[in-house]
Amino acid sequence: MADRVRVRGVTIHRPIIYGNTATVLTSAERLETSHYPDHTHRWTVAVRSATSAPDSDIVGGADDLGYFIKRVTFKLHDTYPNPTRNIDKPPFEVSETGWGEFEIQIRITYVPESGEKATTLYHHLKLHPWSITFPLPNASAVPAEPEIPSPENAAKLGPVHSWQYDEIVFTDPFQNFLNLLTAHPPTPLPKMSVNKKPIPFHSSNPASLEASLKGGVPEFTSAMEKEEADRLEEAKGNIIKEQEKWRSILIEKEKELERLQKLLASKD
Ligand code: SLL
Repeated sequence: MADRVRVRGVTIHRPIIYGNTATVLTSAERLETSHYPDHTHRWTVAVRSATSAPDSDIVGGADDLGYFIKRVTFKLHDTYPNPTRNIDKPPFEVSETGWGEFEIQIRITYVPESGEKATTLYHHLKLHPWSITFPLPNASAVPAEPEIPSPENAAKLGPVHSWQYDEIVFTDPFQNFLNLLTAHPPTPLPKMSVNKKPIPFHSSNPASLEASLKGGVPEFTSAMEKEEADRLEEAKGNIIKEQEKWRSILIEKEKELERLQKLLASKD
């Protein structure tokens, strides 16, 4: 089978996002879910293409990933009935109601012709607003106590978004799988957020956190990709500087050791 030949030296990737959106249940919705009176939130956990569709309220998902993903398994907390949810066609997502945050295991299985092993990701389901659990940048030197707001206050802040950008990389793909992938090029990320939507949160990126607090639907952009690349480049530069510093310290110490050893030998 010529198709089952690996194309050596080729890597091809597909940008995805995974994460969740959560909203506070209204009192009417709470009544509907009255068999679960302790549930406070509705949430959706998903794996989607990274680019958002134009004018959409959905984070990511412009492209259908069904051409290379066969199944996404979301493993929910054991407090849920049938916690292992297999989703066999797009949209690869699970919507539920609940009261607590927990870790979700996300297992992506690829179409059989890919010959690829499944990928496992982990996502911490986020229900409570970032503004409350993280102190605002420049707000105060004293970190705010993590605190869960009242449903009324949380509802005012709007939906909570927690999304992670990632790239699924296939190395030395089978020829037929490579053909399949190249037949479905991903929609490129916009350079900037077209609808002036705030960029998604990143707990380590205060600027985007602040922007997100203004509300709205986040969107991933190539500008964010560049910022991330710049941050990595800067970090690399700092590591090299550190390495050089410690190397010269080491050389100094070795010289000192040699000097002392000579001194010791001369005393014998
Ligand atoms: C916590 N470790 O204590 C977490 C567990 C579990 C959340 C959170 C629904 C459960 C049900 C639900 O929200 N489980 O329907 O009983 O915060």
